[in-house]
Amino acid sequence: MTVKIFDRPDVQEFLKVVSGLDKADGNPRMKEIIHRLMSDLFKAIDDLNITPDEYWTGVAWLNDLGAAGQAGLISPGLGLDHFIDERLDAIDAAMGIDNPTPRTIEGPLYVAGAPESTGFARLDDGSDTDGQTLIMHGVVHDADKKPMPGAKVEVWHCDTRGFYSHFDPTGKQAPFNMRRTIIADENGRYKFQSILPSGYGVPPGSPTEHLLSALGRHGQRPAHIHFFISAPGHRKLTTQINIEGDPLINDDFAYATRDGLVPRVVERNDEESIHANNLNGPFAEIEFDIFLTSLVDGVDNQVNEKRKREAA
Ligand code: MBD
Ligand code: FE
Repeated sequence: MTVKIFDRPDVQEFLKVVSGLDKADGNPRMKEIIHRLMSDLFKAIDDLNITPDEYWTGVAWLNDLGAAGQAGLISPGLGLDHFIDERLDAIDAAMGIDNPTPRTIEGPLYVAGAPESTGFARLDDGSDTDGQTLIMHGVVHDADKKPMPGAKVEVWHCDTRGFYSHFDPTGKQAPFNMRRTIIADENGRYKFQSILPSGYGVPPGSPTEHLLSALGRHGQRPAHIHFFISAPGHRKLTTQINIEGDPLINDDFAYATRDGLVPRVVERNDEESIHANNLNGPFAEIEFDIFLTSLVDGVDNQVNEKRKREAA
């Protein structure tokens, strides 16, 4: 039996009551958003004939998702993080702002407070011996495309098992392993030594994986390195690079891959390069310059602090 009750006046009135629109107290913006979201949900239940069994399965899944702390994990998996980036890009385009270094999603695994150094840092503690040594470097540029000394480069990535420090289910990694803050030197240069990370996969058996499986999808990401880059007078840039050659570069469950964010990985095995980097064997080198954009009317019109607070 198919029924439609959404358009009934008493149901429309009920949605207003549920959203507090008949009350003076509360937050008007919250009321507006909840009224719209609840209306869309009621309508979906009506249109798709969502059964009580299906509905309560969804409620149980939300409880599991929250208990596992995975709201921030299914969010990129369902494309919301990327959609928000596309909106920021469209807002920039409408204002005539070009982003020479594209933004892409932050993801849920940043941790504030990583050790800080100037010019250079080693990110890994040497305990992940399966990883190929990586040297990555570049110049941070200001909105006039001039080198930007003092710019802050926050970088984080996972190990060869796909685990991030602070979120390592084996508990094996030291705090802030593969997480550093590098202040660009007097020439605007940043440089770090680490290992090439592996890809990431959502936790097996998790609520996030359950939903993705039901959609016929996987929960894997290509190998990547995350960045926040900030400097006075400029908007904070949130981005990532992918490790060239990873077979999942165009099959990322989090949809973070973008043109301009897959720099060349150059294999170095000549003595001169090895010596110049104080290494004792071959390594992979990535050069990646970064271009920041100006504040808009003196403010960063695209920064979000909430997610950072959540993760810290
Ligand atoms: C990650 O490492 C990540 O970057 C994202 C977006 C989601 C899950 C894990
Ligand atoms: Fe990541």
